[in-house]
Amino acid sequence: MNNQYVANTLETVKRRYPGEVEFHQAVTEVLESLIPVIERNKEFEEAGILQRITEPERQVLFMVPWVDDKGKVQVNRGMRIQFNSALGPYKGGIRFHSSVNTSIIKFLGFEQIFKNSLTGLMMGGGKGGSDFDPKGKSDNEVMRFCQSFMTELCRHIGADTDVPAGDIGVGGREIGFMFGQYKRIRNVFHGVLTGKGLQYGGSLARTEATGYGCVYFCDEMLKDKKTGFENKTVVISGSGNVAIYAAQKVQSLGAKVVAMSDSGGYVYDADGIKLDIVKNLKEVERKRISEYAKEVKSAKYTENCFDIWTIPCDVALPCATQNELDGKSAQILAKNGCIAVAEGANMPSTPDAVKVFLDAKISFGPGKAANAGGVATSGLEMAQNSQRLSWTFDEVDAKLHQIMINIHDSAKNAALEYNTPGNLVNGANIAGFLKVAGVMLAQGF
Ligand code: NDP
Ligand code: 2IT
Repeated sequence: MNNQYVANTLETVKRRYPGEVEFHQAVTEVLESLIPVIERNKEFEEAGILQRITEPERQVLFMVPWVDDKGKVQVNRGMRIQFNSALGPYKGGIRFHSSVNTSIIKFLGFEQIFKNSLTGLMMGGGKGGSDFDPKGKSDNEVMRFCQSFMTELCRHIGADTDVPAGDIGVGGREIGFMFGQYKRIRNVFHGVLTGKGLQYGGSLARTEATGYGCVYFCDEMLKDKKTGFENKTVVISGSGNVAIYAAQKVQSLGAKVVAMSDSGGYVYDADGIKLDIVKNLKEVERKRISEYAKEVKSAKYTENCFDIWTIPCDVALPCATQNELDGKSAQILAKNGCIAVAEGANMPSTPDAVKVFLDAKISFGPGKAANAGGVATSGLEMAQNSQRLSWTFDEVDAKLHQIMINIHDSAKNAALEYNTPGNLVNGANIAGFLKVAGVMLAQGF
């Protein structure tokens, strides 16, 4: 890195958090993008903005004991990283997955600062989670875990302090159990979580928001290439919340989704994925994607989810998890004629993959811009909760669509202003950073 201040900041992060590779990866990418900004605006170094923005304001680590259906005591680890509150209450999802550790939650919390800034709404950045894996657990086990998790978390959050939401392994069921426990302990009914059920303060279109938003963002990238989704072939990894609603929007715009996956493998259906079957398998029955190939004759199941990128497509939407698409997969996508990649997941493309996309002039929408529709709609849910009103689906969807267009334009313009036209990685990092850094200057230290 050829800027001393940036290099020193990165070194401090690595020394302070040894072995936290995902966190190092996310910080490295952002700081590299920011070099021209730091050189043009000396006041950021004078005010220590980079040291401050890379160190979480608060980190809460706690034990989550619960009792399984056999009466056995289980112990998981819970955490909430409150990263930056310059722009508003901490805001960001909660992830339940066996891989969760402090590196993953820190990388997600760090990304969230810039993502939330890009939405134009008043939200700081944070993230939480646990190494609890809801897969294969009964509803009662999930409820007891969520209650224990919230018994500790409720001391640290609040509608004007920190507002968690869903992420991998946390959907409407988990949010409901956590909301119920928060209300029971704190004796307040307010919008302390987003992604709630519609009958108790949830927003219409929040379920669809991340997937729809990713497709709205990608559509803007395609417009810049003088094309659109009509008649395109699309590959989408994952088959969870983000993937399902990305697929739904893609199909409504006249494109064909030919492959989807889960951590076990992927299904290829040349006739186009039948989304009602995927929705039933994943949202209702909580089964594996392999079952799709048993129900649909035209489909073929392949074990190894990483090979999904070998399927030729015009547009790729990685919507599963971090580092699921590496340099080799990116090269295959490029060779097969892919013209656009928009990240529904957080950091799904490795640094090597991002380089391949940028070098090949494939339009590339980084997660913190392309998947910001979820948290943006969470921001709209908070606004509705404050007003004690509910907006219609079309109202929320229209606002979401406009926010995604604005984010695309901000990233595109910042990339242009800092002499890397078309590089939305730099553009998103710079546009997101400038707003937070300006506010941090105004608020003092
Ligand atoms: P879900 O839990 O609903 O779905 C996750 C999907 O990704 C599942 O199909 C899951 O398969 C797959 N997956 C998880 N881990 C792995 C892995 N290690 N390898 C391969 N596949 C994996 O989560 P979401 O759809 O909500 O989240 C998906 C991504 O989108 C995450 O990166 C999340 O951070 C990001 N995101 C989510 C937002 C939201 O509003 N929900 C907002 C913005 C970003 P399996 O069932 O086999 O585990
Ligand atoms: O990564 C993300 O932006 C989310 N999981 C959604 C966060 C939110 O607060 O809605």
